[in-house]
Amino acid sequence: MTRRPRNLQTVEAHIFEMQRLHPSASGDFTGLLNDISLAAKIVSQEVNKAGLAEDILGSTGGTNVQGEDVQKLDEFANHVFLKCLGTRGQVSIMGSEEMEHPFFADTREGSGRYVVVFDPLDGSSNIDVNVSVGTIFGVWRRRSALDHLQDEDLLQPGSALVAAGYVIYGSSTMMVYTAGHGVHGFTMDPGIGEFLLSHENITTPFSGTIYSVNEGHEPRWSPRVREVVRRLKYGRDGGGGLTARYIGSLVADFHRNLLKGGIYLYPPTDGKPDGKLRLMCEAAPLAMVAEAAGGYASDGSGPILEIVPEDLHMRVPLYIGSRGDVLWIEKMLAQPDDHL
Ligand code: AHM
Ligand code: MG
Repeated sequence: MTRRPRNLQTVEAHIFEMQRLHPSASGDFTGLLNDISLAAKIVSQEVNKAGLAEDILGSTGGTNVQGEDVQKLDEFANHVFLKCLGTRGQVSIMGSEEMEHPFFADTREGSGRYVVVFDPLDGSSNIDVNVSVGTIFGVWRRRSALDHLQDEDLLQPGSALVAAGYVIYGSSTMMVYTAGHGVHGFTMDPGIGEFLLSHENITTPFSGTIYSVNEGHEPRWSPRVREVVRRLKYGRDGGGGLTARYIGSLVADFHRNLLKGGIYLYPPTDGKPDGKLRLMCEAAPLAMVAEAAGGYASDGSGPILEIVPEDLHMRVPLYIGSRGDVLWIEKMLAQPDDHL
């Protein structure tokens, strides 16, 4: 039997097609997602050259051989996202893990209808050793009038996200996004510089075979978290234990678990009672992706998507991935100590 070749579809064409599901759409949202894919292409190009810039071209005291400033890649990525998203006028507020305060964009040319929060280069400490890093983004609708923007325009819960996704700069670069109609993945063809649809309608298994956590933090976990991880490892309810995979790059760990089934955990520790990961830049956007694929994300007591941020950089414990596994963790964490 001959298989019909799949139609090639770029991420831009896919986003445009999705727009047709909303006949009244102005095109601003489509433009915004396209700008995100443009920024991702630029960052991808630069991430691929990371070793060259530092090790081969040789940087001395912050300048390279051409006498240009060598910018840290996370600062570079931040700049690229600000530039790509901030010039068309469809975004009014941008928040970034790299910036203490939100950035209010010039909206004279557009509607300023959207608020975007991103982590431009998550896991950037991995770049030096050629390990995958990623970008995470979340898109909300502005709530107040443009000339009366308030905290609540930025500090919205994940349940109000209109789109979210990530880019993984790995053995290939992939962009994965959801705008509420499934989760779709696109792989970059470096020859033509396009993201092509490679993973349509991603769904994640209800329970997985992988757990991902930094067990080096175990001495600082609560006894309850320690017990949860022990059971994941040795088996629970009569079943076998899971296998461990931890890259230390949230996007890469999340992406693998999304496709294969599994859970990622960043529990609170003695020194970090709210964990490490940021609600708006990391946890909420990935929670939207996880849920749109059939998974779930929790802070240990309830859905990440329901948490209203207190500030842009608020941190939360994170348990995310296969729905059945995350629900099991929630149940375990809710038990009284003497039931463990
Ligand atoms: P970053 O945003 O400063 O890069 O930190 C987030 C990263 C995640 O990508 C990763 O999962 C986690 O920090 C690793 O932390 P740890 O070294 O404590 O395991
Ligand atoms: Mg980060």
